[in-house]
Amino acid sequence: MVTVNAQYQSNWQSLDKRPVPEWYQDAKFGIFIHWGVYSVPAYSPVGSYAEWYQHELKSGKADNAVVKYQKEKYGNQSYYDLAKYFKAELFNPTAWANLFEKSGAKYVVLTSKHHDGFCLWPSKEADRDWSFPWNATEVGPKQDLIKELFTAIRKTDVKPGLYYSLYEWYNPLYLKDPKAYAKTHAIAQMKDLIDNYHPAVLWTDGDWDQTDTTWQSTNFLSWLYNDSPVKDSIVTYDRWGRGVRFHHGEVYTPEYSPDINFDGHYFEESQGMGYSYGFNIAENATDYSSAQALILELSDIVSRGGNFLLDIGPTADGTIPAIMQERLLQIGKWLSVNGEAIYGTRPWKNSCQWSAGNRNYEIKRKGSVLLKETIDPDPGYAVKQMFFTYKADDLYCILPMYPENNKITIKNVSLQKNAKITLLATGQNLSWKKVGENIEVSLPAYHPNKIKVADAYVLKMAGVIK
Ligand code: FUL
Repeated sequence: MVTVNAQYQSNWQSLDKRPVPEWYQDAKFGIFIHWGVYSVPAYSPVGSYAEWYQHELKSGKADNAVVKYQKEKYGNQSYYDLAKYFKAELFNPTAWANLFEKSGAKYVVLTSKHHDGFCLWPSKEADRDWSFPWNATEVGPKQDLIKELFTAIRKTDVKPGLYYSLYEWYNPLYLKDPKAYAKTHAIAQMKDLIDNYHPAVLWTDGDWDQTDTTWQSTNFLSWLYNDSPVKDSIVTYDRWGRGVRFHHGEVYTPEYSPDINFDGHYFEESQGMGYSYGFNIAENATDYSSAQALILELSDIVSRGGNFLLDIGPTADGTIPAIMQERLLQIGKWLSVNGEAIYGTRPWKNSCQWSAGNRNYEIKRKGSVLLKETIDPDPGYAVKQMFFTYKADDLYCILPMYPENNKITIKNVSLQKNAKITLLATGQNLSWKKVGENIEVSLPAYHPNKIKVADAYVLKMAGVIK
């Protein structure tokens, strides 16, 4: 498959040299979409993944919450029978695309196929290897959902990408002969997706069940990077076989673990707005992260050199739950004022500045405290006081709180004499002075009518000495 002169060879040593495409490093914020037959029951006990419904159903005992839910709601029907209720009758791809654009996301990653094997596009491999129709053009929506969504998204400046699960829990061929399945099913489907839809990213998953040799991952990647129609622009990840994640591959994929330090390796944190990727009707509003928590999480991740892939779970009828729409719009509003501190930036020498003591702005999320540092000299109290990002001689300081007494000290920063500091929330220029190695900045008194958007405040420092 790989020619001698090809740029990338079929081994990790060679493949790991491929740089992460610039467009992706500039994009910073993407939207993950988990949508499929699991969107029909859209149920799992709070704290677990609703898209794992079929797995729970098959492996759970009679008292399992999912088993009971299925029995009560659908009687003797199987998971496969639920595909007919996945109708997407209210699916409006243009409305989705407009929402994504308004959220400030620069790319979208749609589940082309999750671990249940159900394809959102017409796949001849699915037709061949399942004994009944198991794709969205033949059952349920009766549409090629990838095509519909990609066409609408391509009218905006958002890039469309795809998620693809290598393994399928209950595919008969996979259960019988994983190697044959990898070659004739998984690789063939990925090539089909690449050739027909030209996705901006290929987010593989479900890899851990087999080695990268069984999946023939390096072979596929060398084709993708050398010979495919998206060879220069495609972004891929690290889920290519047991033991590969966090060791090889392009972008590392922490999941609900935004704090892992990858020593400069590019990463993309993904998570749902609540505890699940697929929509879960058992979750309440209090299970969802606040817009502020998500904005600070984005800032934190970007300041450490990563991207944030925030997930939404549309419903079986094709609508995006209103709370998810609202969160996206809130983030988009913040980005419309402060986005220059996010897009196209690169990490500064230090990602953040700590301060001890102020308990008021710990952002609590899912039982953990996002902005609290435990190894600080003042354990249990220190918080990230500001995040730094950098672009073209401008240093951006993202503050989770408006500074008390309208003054803030930025430590160890040198500015040119004529440097200008602007508060993006109001557009005002601020006065500053040098105090030793530090800069002290004076902000205007907080005035809610003058602040275009709250949640976090950005100081832009033009003229920083690197
Ligand atoms: C995981 C999957 O098992 C989850 O369902 C979800 O798709 C997540 C992004 O990756 O490993």
